[in-house]
Amino acid sequence: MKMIVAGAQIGGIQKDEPREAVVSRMMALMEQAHQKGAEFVIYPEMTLTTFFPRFYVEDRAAFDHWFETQMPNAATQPLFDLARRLEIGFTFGYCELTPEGLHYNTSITVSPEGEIVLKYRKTHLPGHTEYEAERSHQHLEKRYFLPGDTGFNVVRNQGVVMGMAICNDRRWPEAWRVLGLQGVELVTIGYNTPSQNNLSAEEGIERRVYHHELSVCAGAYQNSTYAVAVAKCGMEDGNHMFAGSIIVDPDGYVIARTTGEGDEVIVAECDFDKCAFGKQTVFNFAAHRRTEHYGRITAQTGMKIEV
Ligand code: ING
Repeated sequence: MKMIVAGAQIGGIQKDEPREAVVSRMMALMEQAHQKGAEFVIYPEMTLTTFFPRFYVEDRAAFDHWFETQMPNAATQPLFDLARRLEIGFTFGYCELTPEGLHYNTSITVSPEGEIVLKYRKTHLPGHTEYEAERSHQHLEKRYFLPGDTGFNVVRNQGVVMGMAICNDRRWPEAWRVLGLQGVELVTIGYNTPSQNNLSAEEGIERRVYHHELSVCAGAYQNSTYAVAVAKCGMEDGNHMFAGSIIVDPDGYVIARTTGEGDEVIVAECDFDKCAFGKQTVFNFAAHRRTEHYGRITAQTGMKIEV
């Protein structure tokens, strides 16, 4: 079956920008996507706020205002209402504070009827927990979020087997393969990726963008699935994050990409029947995988050199 899918890239969100203003920008992009015939829209990671893990705070509770305790809520309800009116499904990332007081970097998939049909909490948290002076920039996701407890799951939404990952997850083939083993046909990924490596000035933006695209194209090809990776990017309070939002087909080809670093919609017609060929031939997991030799992947966490 075919469906036009849209990536809705979001430009920088400054610290003092209210959620309502961000939601208005998201709604404008959803309208644009609708004009282009899109039936499903993918927004970035942490779409509602600035990328606050770049800031250190001693008392983490002081950052609870960056988190949502309900979803939908007053700020996001207009987006849910617009989507229902336009009969569009969508996914976006936000910071979740649960009733039990747990903090996650979360994304949800919402059906055209406005129902949250899948929730995912980011598994792979990059960066560090404590302030590290030697870094040019802090990247404190391990300080502010717990590792996700959902694992990688799929849902059949609008006739398509959809799964989610968030940002750093795209660099881990295990994440893709767990989704691939469930027959995923569309992997949606939001990301906020700083343009500079805070420990190695020699790693320029080009290499980081290459690694981003390489990860998404490889994951899509090796699991014969479409993938849409969408950035929150540009300047946030003087800190730059790269753009590079892309739509990738099951052969690993980029079929749409953004050209700027601001709010921008890209669309592509996805023919999900194209996923079947790879799943039935090269990546027919049942016919070709030899799980008896993969034990280290789950039995061993870190690298061990024993030779
Ligand atoms: N950001 C970055 C990402 O994985 C990073 C962190 C950048 C890790 C480059 C490794 C290399 O895209 C988030 N938010 O995960």
